Amino acid sequence: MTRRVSLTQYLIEQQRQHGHIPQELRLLIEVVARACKRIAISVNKGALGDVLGTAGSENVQGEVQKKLDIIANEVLIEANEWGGHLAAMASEEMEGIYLVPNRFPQGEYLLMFDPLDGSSNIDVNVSIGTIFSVLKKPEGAKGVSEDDFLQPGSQQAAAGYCVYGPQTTLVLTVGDGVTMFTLDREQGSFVLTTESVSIPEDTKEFAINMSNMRHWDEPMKRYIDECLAGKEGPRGKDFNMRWIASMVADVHRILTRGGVFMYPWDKREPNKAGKLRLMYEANPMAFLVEQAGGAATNAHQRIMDLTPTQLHERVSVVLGSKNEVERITAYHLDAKS
Ligand code: P6P
Repeated sequence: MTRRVSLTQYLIEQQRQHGHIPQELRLLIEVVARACKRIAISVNKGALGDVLGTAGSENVQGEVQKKLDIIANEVLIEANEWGGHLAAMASEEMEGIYLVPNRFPQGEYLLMFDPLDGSSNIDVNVSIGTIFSVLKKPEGAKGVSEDDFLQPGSQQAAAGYCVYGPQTTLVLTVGDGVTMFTLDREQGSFVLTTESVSIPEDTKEFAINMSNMRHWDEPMKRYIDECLAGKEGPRGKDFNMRWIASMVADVHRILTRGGVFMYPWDKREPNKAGKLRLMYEANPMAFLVEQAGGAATNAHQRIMDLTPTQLHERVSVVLGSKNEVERITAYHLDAKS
């Protein structure tokens, strides 16, 4: 029987061999993984667990909260607040930052998460996921404030997601490539299933919500029109389209077989840079995609170079196979010049 390497063993061996996973960061990752296992149990109950449907409240984004959004948020807070590895947390489901209560030891890391991304898919049994991003508290900072979180994505110490689909899979980077761990339900632990994840530089598959096409700016329309023109068009090849409306599921497909994911700016709300959030959706996914040899921009510049000005800041997202992201970004920059 194949002896699988557990997440804990992998992290300890990485720390032993490369030393780039400090003890506190390893503990943080393991706690987040345990929290994701608990979230998976609630998600998998579905209609059997009184976890479906809305909670009758709205989050800071003005979005209707699903019961599972709140459950997942509470699981992550409770799992992470006592361990001594964190100074504070931030979540899509909470307006302000969550300071680790004084009764617990304070750590040097900041944890941000979208506790359950894609929650519009919960009630229709389509894959959803937890996205997380880890920063270090600025050196010498006294206490913790929201400003301490406003660091560019290039400062992330770790990032990952857990996709709750046919398999429950944790995908992780600490800046040394991307690794996937699948939940072994018999053992109750995440086990290593894919190392050195690599995104092909070219693809024939794009992911975008086509119903918004009339609202996009010209460079995005140009790129999609060229894809739709297929073999007879300027690209000289046919393209396929996917849109799961669950970023975790779409990004997981791209990490697994390539592709390009776009959620661009559109003119319906011109003052909004995009729909997706920079700190706990775009930045962690950009870190993972770049670590897997892909690229991630806001159609104009590298997402991980952006300096946030607010916790729930939104951003346009173009990420995935490097050559397609570069082409889309070039179309936007050409249009501006
Ligand atoms: P639309 C889910 O609500 C989400 O934040 C991402 O996971 C997903 O990619 C996107 O929004 C889907 O948006 O407008 O297609 O429903």
